[in-house]
Amino acid sequence: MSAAREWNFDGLVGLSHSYAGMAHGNLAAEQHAGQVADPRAAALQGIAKMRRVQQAGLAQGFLPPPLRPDWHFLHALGFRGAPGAVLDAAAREAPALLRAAWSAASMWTANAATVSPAADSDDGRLHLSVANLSSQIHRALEPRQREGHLRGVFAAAARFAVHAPLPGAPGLGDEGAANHTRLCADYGEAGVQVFVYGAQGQRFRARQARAASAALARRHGLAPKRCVYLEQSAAAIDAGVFHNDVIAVGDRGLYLAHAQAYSEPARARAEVEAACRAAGVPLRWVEASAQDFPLADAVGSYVFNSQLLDDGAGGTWLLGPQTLREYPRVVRWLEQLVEEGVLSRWETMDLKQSMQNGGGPACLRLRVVLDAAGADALLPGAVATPAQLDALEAWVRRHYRDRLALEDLRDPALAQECAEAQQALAELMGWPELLACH
Ligand code: SUG
Repeated sequence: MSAAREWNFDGLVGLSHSYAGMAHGNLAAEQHAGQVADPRAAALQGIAKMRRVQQAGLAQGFLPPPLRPDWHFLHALGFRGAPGAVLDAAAREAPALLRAAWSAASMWTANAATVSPAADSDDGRLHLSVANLSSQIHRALEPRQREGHLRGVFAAAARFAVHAPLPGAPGLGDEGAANHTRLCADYGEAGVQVFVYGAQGQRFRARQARAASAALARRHGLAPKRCVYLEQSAAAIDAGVFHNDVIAVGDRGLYLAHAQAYSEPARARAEVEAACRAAGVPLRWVEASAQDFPLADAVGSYVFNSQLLDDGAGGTWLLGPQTLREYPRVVRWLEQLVEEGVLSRWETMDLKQSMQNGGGPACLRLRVVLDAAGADALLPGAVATPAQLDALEAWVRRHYRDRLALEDLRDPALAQECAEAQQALAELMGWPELLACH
């Protein structure tokens, strides 16, 4: 596999983006619970990020939001009748479940699936395993529709293998690429895959199970000696690191992490180093020490939740959230990385609407390595060309509200608006089958 590139598939933010405070262990989401959201701004901020990456010469795609509310879920819970009656009864009898049914958390496509490039798999196909997201009710609703989206975008079975989610059982929690990093010499060459699972915190539960990560490696046909499993430290989980991508990020041979990310830090690093050495992957492991900045600043700034992107000249640049500028020690650390040549540059973008729910730049994208033939086999409507981004922006301006409070989730007009927007999105993508994913 030569001339492979990394694609970023961002999640298009849905019309029902809200602050429902549903994500346990996610400090930003808990802190903003009950605030009024601006779905239109959220979606436009996401599109602006896609445009920035696309303009930098990188390959960009997007995944549609699932239809909301999730009527299957509400009907399965026993709410019956016309849409207004279902929403009313759910608002009265099970408001938390109603909020889950409306969740727009699918925007964070780093949790959509775990992806193994063709160069790493024993059958030479790209493998994608839909994440079960079983640790939180509102997120566990995503995989049903998401599987349909991934089967549509990556439909060419000779090149792509889309796997159904693992059973959503205790001990098999899987949150997708947010807990997975691939290291390689270059995108098209065989790499090492780092899977991170959780230790039990005192305050918060771990979301990713080791057994799930191991199952993904088996399904994807990965060579065991090219897989490493690292345990997140309980201290990190308790400090608000609900996914590994809140505390570490990698690109090709570069791995940035906070020193307190893993249970046995020296061993974690040694294992990744050994696997990379054996695989011929030139690893540059860069740690921020607790003196550089504490765990609390890593979580507050979301610096590790940045995108590390190919600068086209063999180097890596960092696209981070604007919030990190409020943390002088984090900024100093980034400046130092540029001085040392670890990064060629860094910049930030305003993603406030997503950030207030604990979703930074890295959460909003799913990385997929594709060669030219793989790229040609994608669903064309999911490719974020400049024209498609213009069309998406116009679509958002036409269909989205700029104010959404939790009381609005009982409004049947919002459900109607979502259905109409989904219909228009299917047309915009030239993909009528989107409407069958509901
Ligand atoms: O699962 N927030 C998401 C944020 C996911 C971020 N993704 C990555 N780190 N890759 C979560 O915690 C908040 C929604 C709410 O509470 O209304 C939420 O689901």
